[in-house]
Amino acid sequence: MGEVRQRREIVTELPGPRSRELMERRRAAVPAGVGATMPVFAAAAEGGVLVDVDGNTFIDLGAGIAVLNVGSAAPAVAEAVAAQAAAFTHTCFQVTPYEGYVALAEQLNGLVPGDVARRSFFLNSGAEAVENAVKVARAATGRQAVVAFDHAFHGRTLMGMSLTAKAAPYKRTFGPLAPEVYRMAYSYPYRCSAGASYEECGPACAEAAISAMDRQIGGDRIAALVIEPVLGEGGVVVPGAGFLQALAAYCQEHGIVFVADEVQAGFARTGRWFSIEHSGVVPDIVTTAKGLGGGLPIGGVTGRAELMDAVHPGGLGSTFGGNPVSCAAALAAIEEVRAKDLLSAAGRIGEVFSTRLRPLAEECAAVGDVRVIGAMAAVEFVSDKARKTPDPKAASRVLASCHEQGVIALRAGTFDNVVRILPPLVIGEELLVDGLEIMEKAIRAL
Ligand code: PLZ
Repeated sequence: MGEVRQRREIVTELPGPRSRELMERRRAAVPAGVGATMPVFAAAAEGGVLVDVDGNTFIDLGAGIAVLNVGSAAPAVAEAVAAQAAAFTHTCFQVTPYEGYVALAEQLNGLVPGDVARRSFFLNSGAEAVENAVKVARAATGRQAVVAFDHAFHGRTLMGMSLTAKAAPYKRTFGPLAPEVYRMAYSYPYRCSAGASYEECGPACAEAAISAMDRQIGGDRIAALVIEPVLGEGGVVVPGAGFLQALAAYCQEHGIVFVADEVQAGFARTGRWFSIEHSGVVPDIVTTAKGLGGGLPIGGVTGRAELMDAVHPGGLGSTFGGNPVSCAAALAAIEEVRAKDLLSAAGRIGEVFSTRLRPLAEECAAVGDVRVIGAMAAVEFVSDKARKTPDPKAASRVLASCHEQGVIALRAGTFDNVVRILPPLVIGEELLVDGLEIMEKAIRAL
């Protein structure tokens, strides 16, 4: 590090002239269906900042949607990528294997919690990882039904979007969806669908989900239960205590494959390698992507050896899956997490979040809930605190104000009323506090 100055600096109107020009070209060349959070084009990024093509420096509180946990262009990652790209860029692992893929599988097999034999294989994205976890679970159990949860996001491929809860924008007009997907309530303590208190939401929602699985499907027909241990796109929702444990016990009792989708909350984001670790549950399969590649595209499926080995030879694969350059980047990113102790860094970021953001829930009429788990935080906006009426416009105003002042933050939530904060874990504290102060002021001004 050291090339890009770690401070916020806006030197043009936003978007600047060069970004405006590029936005024009984008509009003519790229379909409107591809979303656009920021109207500025990237030129460089490092640590906790992103520089646009007009020379404006933004504080990055989005990390490219929870990808840049080790920072953008982390030197160790960039070096590993350059060295691998110079040696060979591709062979297709199924055609001619290479060590990096196996080394990465060994790393993940060791990192996933639980003292059991594991296997890993690699794809290109989170959605593909989820698709493949379902394939493995179906092959291993000989069953078809898959259980997913309300507020979940699992990708935009056919099975991914079928498992995803939210219709607009993810599923509307794109049907028919994949069959044999069943949806259960997630424990969302602020909006408990069972009407329970914060403390009781976990057990109450687990009981409701288990009863519905029994009644609607039958435990012996369910291949997999796919769940985010912490909801990401759904609004950084941490389920109530006991929820994941009760579901895992039900899975164990009925031979259901428990799939923890760690694409967003994994890879050190919450202060643990995997967010499921906060619950003590040992998952059968873990899906990874995003942060795993240190900025390069890769998805992983890591599961119990007996499940993974149940798939017939040739049943799993992909042309690019576990590309050698992505594997080299992932190995370097894992090393970075260890060398810089980014697990502790995520915990420290969480403390800053708690100090600065938690008081807002008391002090601001528009803030219904503040949620923090490690370096993953969310502020949920409501127009009526007693009724908890979602207020997406308040979230829009806060985001617009942040973006105008040089802070990148993300929207989330089923009701579009959540502002989500996911900085790179290498962000400096001063930078983080500067970004949060801007957000705080925008929230207080509502
Ligand atoms: N599982 C838990 O969060 C991706 C989506 C961005 P891919 N979340 C960001 C967008 O608008 O499409 C995600 C996730 C969880 C799976 C995925 C899918 O990962 O790498 O985007 O396919």
